[in-house]
This record gives sequence, structure tokens and C-alpha cells, in this order.
Amino acid sequence: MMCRRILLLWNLVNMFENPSECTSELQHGYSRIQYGHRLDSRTIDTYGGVSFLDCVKECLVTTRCKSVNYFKGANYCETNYENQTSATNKFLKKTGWVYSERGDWPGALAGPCASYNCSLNQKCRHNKYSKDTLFDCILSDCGIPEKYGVDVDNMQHGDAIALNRRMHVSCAEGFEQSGTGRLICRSSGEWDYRITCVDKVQADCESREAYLAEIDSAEENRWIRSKLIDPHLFTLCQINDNSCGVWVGGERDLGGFIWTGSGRLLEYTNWKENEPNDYGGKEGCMEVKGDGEWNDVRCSKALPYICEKILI
Ligand SMILES: [Ca+2]
Ligand SMILES: [Ca+2]
Repeated sequence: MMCRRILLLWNLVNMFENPSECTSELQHGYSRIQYGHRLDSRTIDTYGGVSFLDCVKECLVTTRCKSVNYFKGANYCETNYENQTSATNKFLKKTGWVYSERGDWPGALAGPCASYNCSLNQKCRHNKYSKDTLFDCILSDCGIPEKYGVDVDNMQHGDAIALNRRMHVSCAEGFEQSGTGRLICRSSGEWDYRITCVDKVQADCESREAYLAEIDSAEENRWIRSKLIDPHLFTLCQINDNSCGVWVGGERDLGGFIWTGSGRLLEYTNWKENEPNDYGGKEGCMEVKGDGEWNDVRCSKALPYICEKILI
């Protein structure tokens, strides 16, 4: 394995200095560098005027980095926070680009930074001004925006999540947008959100002086389920039909679920087995299924909903 990696490095240096000398004999060493491809719109940061090896090194010292794109014509490097496996639909054929993944490179290329455990939003940097430590962990990026209702799937070309960069987002389906949709990554590592996404379902409940239902007991859960299978209300739901469901007011918050309207933690729960599973890291809302059990689900799913009103 060690010999193969050394061969790979040598091949790379050789390739860029003398491209015409590439032979079929060397091709095996390049097998983990994919020509004519790039991972689109998952950029941490970009660098101009750097070599391919410097591009790979930048990825190796940036904790969040999973892969790089490199455009040799402009010596242009992009570090990515996802890779071909985690963002399959963003892996595209693009002439002139080279794509490679972090895991295909020896960590030792990062030099002394290889032994630093910087946190997820940090990178390791040479510290010229300190006598105590030659290397430091410094802030790298603002992370992937996670504000409720914001859809980050449609990053535009040129967007990035590194400090002092910006990106364009929109509101998820079912949310009403105001603001420009631009996010700016402050040097403090915090996003400045220039977008507000109002949940149309919550807004409708509020317009009725109500809130999305908050279920506090088995009895209340049974009542909601009885409405679900009431043929006069939701004709899609058969008894124990798991393909249908309704929104209630649970929302993911700091890893757990709360009731959005009141901000209270859940006391009574009736989750399905193995739920909430936060499938794909994108299930921030809660539905009650036809059998009365709960599931976490994408907030953009179009479902009927139940508002709750305190009657005095
Ligand atoms: Ca209630
Ligand atoms: Ca789920």
C-alpha cells in the first residue's frame, strides 16, 4: 500500500510537469483522480494560482473538506464539504476539471497538521508569530446553514461557506420568502441571514389564533388519530394506513424535538420504532401517521395539518 501511494504522488508531480510523458504504464497510479469531473456547488473555499498538490494539501488541513476540484487551465482549486458518495447528484462531467477525494491521499501530506485535531469548522495553519506553537487551529467556515425553512440545496456557482464568502439560498417548499436570499459568512464564523422563511402552515394556524397541534397525552394522540381516519376529513387515510399523515407542531431543535408553538420539550411521545431517524440529516419536522405513531420528516413535504386552539 505504501509503495502505491508513493507512486501515486510521483505520478502526479510528473503529470503536471510533463503531461506529454504520461504513458499507459502510469495510468494505474492516477486511478483515484477523476479527469473531466467535478463536484458542483458544495464549496468550502476557492484558491487561484495554486498547484494541484497545494489544493490537496489545503483539503487535508481543513477538517470539513472531503474532496477537491481542480482546473488546471487556471490553476484554480475548490475544496468541497461533500464527495461523490455523499452528493451523488452533484458529481458532474466537466471538461478541463480534475476531481479527487481526501481519503485517497496520505495524511502525511499535511505535514505537522496531520497530527492536529481541529474541530469541524476549523483548519490547521502555520503560526508565524507564536514561539509556543508552530501550528494552530483557526476558523475555516460558517458550516452548512441550518436555519428552519432555508433550503441550501440550490447553491449557485461561486457560492462558498468559508469566512467572508457568501451563498444564495431560497426557502423550502411550504415557506414564504422575504429578503434577498443571500447569506454572508462573517469572520466570526456566524452566518448573516438575509432571508426570512415563514412556515405557511404555522402562519395559517396563527391567523386562526391557534398553533400547530401539540400532543401531550395518549388521549390527545387518539383524538388526532380519530380525525385522521375520519372519512369526512382526510379521505386518503385508511385505518392503519402508513402512507398518509398530518403535520403537528414538533420541530427539531439542537438535536432533540420541541413543540414549536410553546417551545416546550416533548413529554408524551409516540414515535414509530427507529424514529426519529433524521434520514439524510434533513428531517426537521414531525408528522402523525395513519396508525397514530410519529415520524420525523422533511419540512417541505406537502401534508394536511392540525391546528390547536385554546377555547376559554
Ligand atoms: Ca395539545
Ligand atoms: Ca423519519
